[in-house]
Amino acid sequence: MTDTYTANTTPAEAARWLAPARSVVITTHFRPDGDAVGSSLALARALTARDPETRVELWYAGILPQYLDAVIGETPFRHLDTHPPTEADTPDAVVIVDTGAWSQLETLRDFLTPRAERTLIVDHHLSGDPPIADRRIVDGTAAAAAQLVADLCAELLGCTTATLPEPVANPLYMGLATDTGWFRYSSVTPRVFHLAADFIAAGVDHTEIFRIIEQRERPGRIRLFGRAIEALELHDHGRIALTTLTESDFKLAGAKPGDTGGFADRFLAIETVLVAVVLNESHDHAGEQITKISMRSKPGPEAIDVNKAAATLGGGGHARAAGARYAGPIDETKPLVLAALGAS
Ligand SMILES: [Mn+2]
Repeated sequence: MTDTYTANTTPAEAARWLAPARSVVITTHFRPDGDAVGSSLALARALTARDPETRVELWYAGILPQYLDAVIGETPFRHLDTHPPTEADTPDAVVIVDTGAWSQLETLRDFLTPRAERTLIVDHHLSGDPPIADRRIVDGTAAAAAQLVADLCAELLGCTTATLPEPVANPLYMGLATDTGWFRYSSVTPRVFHLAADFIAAGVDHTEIFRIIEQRERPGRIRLFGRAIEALELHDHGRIALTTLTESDFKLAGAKPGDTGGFADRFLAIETVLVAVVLNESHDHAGEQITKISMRSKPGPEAIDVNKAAATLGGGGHARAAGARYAGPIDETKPLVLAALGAS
């Protein structure tokens, strides 16, 4: 074992290790997104398709996506916010998808710490904490965790990614599509399109997935976006778009925490903008006021690495999409973010 966050096992090896487990817990980062839900759901279904006797449970923490009920079906899941782990939880194996960082797994720290030897990470982030799991499938060039989980599912089921059962391919397509902004981001490679084609060959109804994810907005979220547009500021000769949302904005819009997903991306539509930032007021677990920082940047020769900027603020992510949390109000956070982005 090394202490760098790189792969130390392959999908084939990991499948051989996972196959004998009679009970498996699959979890992911706090506030699961489409890739987190899709990857975990697909793996759960692959394990039970392989052996219906395997007991699999999905564990999610934080606000859940509003489309979860439309995709989860009969697959058992537990919301850790109301049902934290107990001593009765003694799975043979634990799989963590789409993260490998303690900062994203706070609610499971006590559960995971003594279980590293039976834990597998499947992740496509650039950084993480190796002590969490003895086994890691990590590939920072993968566009989604779903891309890596697809290979693991195919190994488990002894098939190819084009012949996966439709209930497995369906959430994998969701993960791949949402993490690539519906196949628009710079992370999209030939492999991504080949995989998407495989999933459609496996029977996925991609227009139905688009409808479930993108065409079920609540009016409150659209009104909140209106307030984000109203508050838009341009900095650094128009290269930085920054907007702020206070708790009163959420209240007046009738929006919920977590309703800001995708907002930063929308401001990249401005021609001069290289990086877009959304700062929103929130509270941490202890009730202290914090500011959530979400950053997205455009690819190209002048591209701004938001992963680096987020790291200086105690956060992280990817070069084109990253975030952080600052223990203070928006007014204090804003100049720090602008400095981290090298605003002049
Ligand atoms: Mn992901």
